[in-house]
Amino acid sequence: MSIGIGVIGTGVMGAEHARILRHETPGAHLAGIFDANADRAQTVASGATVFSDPQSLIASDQIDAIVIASPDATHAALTRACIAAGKPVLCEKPLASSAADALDVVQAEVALGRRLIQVGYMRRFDPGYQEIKRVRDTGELGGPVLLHNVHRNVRAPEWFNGSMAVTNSFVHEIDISRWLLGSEMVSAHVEAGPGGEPLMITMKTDKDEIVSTEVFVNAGYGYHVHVELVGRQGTVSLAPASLTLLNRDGAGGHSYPDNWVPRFEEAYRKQMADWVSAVKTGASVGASAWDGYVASAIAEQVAEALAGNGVAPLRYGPRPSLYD
Ligand code: ISE
Repeated sequence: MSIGIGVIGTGVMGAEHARILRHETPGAHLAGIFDANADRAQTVASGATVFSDPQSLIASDQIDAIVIASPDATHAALTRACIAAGKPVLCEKPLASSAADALDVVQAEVALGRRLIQVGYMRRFDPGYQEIKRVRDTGELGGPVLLHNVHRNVRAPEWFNGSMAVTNSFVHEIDISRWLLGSEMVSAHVEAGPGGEPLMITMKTDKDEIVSTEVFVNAGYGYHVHVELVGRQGTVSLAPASLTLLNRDGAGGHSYPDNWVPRFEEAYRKQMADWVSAVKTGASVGASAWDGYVASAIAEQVAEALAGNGVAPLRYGPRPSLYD
């Protein structure tokens, strides 16, 4: 049976999720679309029902499950509406634009007593990151001592404001670091370069590992994401995510994409396929609402530290047993 998916929001990510659903996801079909910009919704829908508001999409019996890809500030209220309707959700990161809102979503799910939310931390489905986790889990590198992350964008999107380099970009590094190391972050220290960027964030984990992250959202030359895990007996890092090497004019090298969509194409496809399978069986995959809350809670405290003395003793509540 093919399940009907509704997509809320048709910006860069909503349009990409709709495309993946239409062309690359067996067992599911794009059944409905909502976007505040009706023309944009119509273009992306190509035949699917265009709803005039997100509530009617969520309530419709054509829609079995929902992808939320609208602006960050709308995520929490929409995921809560889906929980109230008892429908599974793949919500783009971040889960909410504040830790308090993210915790409200967690509490709504805990009150329901079953997990309906997956947060779109798609790197967990990227073959490179999965290989690094596999190597780490074999123990062949010895105990991990350091994780170096690099997060560089060509330029910040025009809708970036205030501390979004932390709450919208750095959140990926929080999630992937927790997932790769299987550790919780206990403290953070943040510094900004001249004029406010790049950011350099150093976190300590509950196992005393160091996690260093550079976030440079106006790096200019290309979309470049990198990680190196350092163990006591070796290291493992991502190789350049490029299909070809070009030699020309006395130089050689690989190219970088403009943004995250081509870089994480395979991860987005795999994330959708695994989510659709999980919806069918009632299983849970990927980042949970709890993971989404922890990422947003840490990001919020790092953003406060950036505006203050640079130091954040990280705090978040105990994990409810629903997420064990
Ligand atoms: C964007 O929203 C993403 O999720 C990208 O993966 C990230 O690299 C970028 O910095 C964010 O703004």
